[in-house]
Amino acid sequence: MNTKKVEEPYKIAREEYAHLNVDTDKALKTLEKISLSLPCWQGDDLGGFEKLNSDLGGSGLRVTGNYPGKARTINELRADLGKAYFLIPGHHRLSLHAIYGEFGEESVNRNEISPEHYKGWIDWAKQKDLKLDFNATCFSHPKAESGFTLSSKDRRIREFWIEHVKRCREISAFMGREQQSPCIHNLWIPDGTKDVSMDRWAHRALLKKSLGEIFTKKYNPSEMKDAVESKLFGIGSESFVVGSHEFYLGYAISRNIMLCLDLGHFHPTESIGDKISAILQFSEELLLHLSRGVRWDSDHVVNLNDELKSVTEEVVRSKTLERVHFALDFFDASVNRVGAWVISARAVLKGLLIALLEPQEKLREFEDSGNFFARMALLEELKTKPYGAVWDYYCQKMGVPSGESWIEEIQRYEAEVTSKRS
Ligand code: RNT
Ligand code: ZN
Repeated sequence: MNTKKVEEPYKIAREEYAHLNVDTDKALKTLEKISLSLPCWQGDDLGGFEKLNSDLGGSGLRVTGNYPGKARTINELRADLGKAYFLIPGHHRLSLHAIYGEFGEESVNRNEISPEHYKGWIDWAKQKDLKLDFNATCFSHPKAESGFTLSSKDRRIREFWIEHVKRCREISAFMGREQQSPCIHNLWIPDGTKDVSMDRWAHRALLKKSLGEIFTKKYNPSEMKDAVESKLFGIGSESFVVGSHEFYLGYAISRNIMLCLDLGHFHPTESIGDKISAILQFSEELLLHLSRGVRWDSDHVVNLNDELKSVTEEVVRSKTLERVHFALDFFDASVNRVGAWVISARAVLKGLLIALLEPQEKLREFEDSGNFFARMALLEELKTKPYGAVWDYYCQKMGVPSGESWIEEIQRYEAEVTSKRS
């Protein structure tokens, strides 16, 4: 798209929004400050770079599809990520899983990892002006085969995973210090059972105890922040998930850590948007895993759908942008993986932009005066306002292709790079 094509429509859109008392330039300044954390695991179907444990056995996570060209090495993954960030406006973050360390030819078990294994990532991130977040990997490992990790009845299994998560927190703090921005450490475990359990109580009590040990060590929040992620059910944990929403909601609030809400981890009729203003009454911050649930799968590539919009609207309406961290979480091996990062990050940014362009004052006035007809009517009218013109202008201003022109860039990269991988 040439400059003129973007700027003229923007001027018209700016005026149209100004009639509603919405300042589009201000909205774009706010948008520019929001960072999304991209999931490194979309680049290689959650493979990671360990010399051991390469399949997803015992994990409760399933990656489907065999689209050619996945990243096979750290350098390929970094190159793919570089391509994706180049097509996403703004300054963003990368969420790393522990299995993505640089282990070389060494067999480093999960209870042996240390900051040195992530120095390469830290250096790379510095060069790219990216910040890192981190995740313990409590799956894809023989010691997760039973379906239990931190809530296992086997003390040795628990100890192994406690050690892993402790090390992950330490690595996160190291990253945070190095990058001078707090690294968010998120903990998700697959623990649960396919069928009814006689001992929900025991497993939850064990999880609570393990977490108690893990979180004994306090880190400065300027270095790292902790989050715990709940789930409703998973593959192999259909009947019972130890780390349920109620469990972690209670845990996070009583221990003053963050809760992580994954958009794919709730009943399909539950609104995650609705939970934000409830949880943030009691918790300082919140981590979101933006994902797209489709029937029983919780990890489709994020699209700009109503669910996503309800989340972005709620964060903006409740003025909690500074307290909410946006991470993306999906893994889809059936489409171009680099393109999937770009689709989803752009979808989230568009969702945020639409929310930032809402004439909140006017809508609140209608609501407060009991004029629910006008509130509904204006909300409907907003759906066809020219936010696309504002988005295109923003992309251009940030030096990123606007409109659909980035699709070709991905196709070119596929032809020149990823399709050549065997
Ligand atoms: C799994 C959780 C978790 C993972 C990543 C890979 O259901 O959503 O966040 O997707 O850690
Ligand atoms: Zn998640």
